[in-house]
Amino acid sequence: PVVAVIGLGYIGLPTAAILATHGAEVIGVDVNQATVDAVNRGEVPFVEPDLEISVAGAVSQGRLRADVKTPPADVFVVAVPTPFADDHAADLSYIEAAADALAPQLQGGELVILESTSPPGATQHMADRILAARPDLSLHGRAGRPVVHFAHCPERVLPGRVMVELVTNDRIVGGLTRVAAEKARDLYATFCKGEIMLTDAKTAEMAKLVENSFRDVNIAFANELSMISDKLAIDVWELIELANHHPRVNILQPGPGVGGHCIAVDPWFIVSSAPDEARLIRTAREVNDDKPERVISKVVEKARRFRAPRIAALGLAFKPDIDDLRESPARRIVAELAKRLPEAQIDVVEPHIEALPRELSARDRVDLVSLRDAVDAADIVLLLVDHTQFKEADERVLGLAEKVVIDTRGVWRG
Ligand code: SAJ
Repeated sequence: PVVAVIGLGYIGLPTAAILATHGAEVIGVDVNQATVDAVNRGEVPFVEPDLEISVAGAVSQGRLRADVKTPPADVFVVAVPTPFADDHAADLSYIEAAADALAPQLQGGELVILESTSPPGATQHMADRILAARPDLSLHGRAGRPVVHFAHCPERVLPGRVMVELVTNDRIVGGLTRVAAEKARDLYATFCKGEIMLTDAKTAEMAKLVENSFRDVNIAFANELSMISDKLAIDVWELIELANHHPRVNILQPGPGVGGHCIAVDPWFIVSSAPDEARLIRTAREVNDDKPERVISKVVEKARRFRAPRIAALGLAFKPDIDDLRESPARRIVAELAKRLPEAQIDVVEPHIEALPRELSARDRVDLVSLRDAVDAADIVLLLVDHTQFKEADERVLGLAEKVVIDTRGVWRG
């Protein structure tokens, strides 16, 4: 089939490449001309293991090309961002723009798949919008109008393992009709070796949101325990380790907050769909969002002891051993400390980046330095990310005993 993949980001581009290497003729569509040009040269504008070789191969064989315009196709895969607005409701404008661009290309018989993480009802909303623009087509083929098939197929791949997980993960395929779900299944079956489970579109939308909310609620539980333990002067990591010996208890790890663009976002889509019912999910979000502020207050309080405190801030990424700084609590904490402690020198250690992000590099007393230099000079050592490099560093060699240590990840436990 001819497949148009709309949105060539972290999900769209890997999906385009894998479809192209499994027999489809793929046109990738993106509003960003630089992305389109990069893909047409066989290049990938972000870091993802094994993706570039796959894109380069598909482009050189003529199975994948990119364009800023949506072409006619048999299948449309929409993989655009769904951010949330100030009131936490999902912003569907990218999905709507994709729908508006593909509607004129339909003739009947096509399959339109929404892959973007979406609030319940988004697939129906997309279909309604397309069919409103194309009253000559229909969902069920009534009155002799040709059918268009709509399905939601959420992705659940972990950044850094996308090319592996696209093939090995199980997949949920939700159709607005049964036939749509079956058609979508047949497409994913060309490359997916996991189980492909069929359901309706709304359940598929919710399943994806529920997976990430489950994790968010469990992290909030751990974060709440860390705050309670602070108050009661208990070591939260020892507490969790002991409790986890129970055969049916498995508490996650506290940290400086929840980052990334999925777990901190998706639960809000449930909350805004059912505000009166989603009480626990909302509170978990609030607990996790409040955690960076707790860390900041603790540092500010400890910094009072020093006239011009020197702080070693270890880690900026949103989780260990990656270079991704998007929606990172560590980054937010460092930026806020620079503002609230103008007299402090902040030495940031982030082994996975070459330069500080703009909002930090623009500050006078914030620098990117080595672990050794940062800790040697520090009054306060603030550990924000459990990178392997930090875990492997010896507390005695670092000389942590003489410093004020705030370890938000429980890496150095003596
Ligand atoms: N975190 C903690 N304590 C923990 C576990 C995580 O504080 O015990 C924090 C991390 O430090 C990080 C944040 O949570 O800041 C999120 O990290 P993560 O590794 O839990 O998840 P993501 O955002 O990288 O990927 C998630 C995954 N979802 C689930 O595990 C349910 C992934 O499978 C999804 O595909 C992805 O969201 C997505 O795209 O939705």
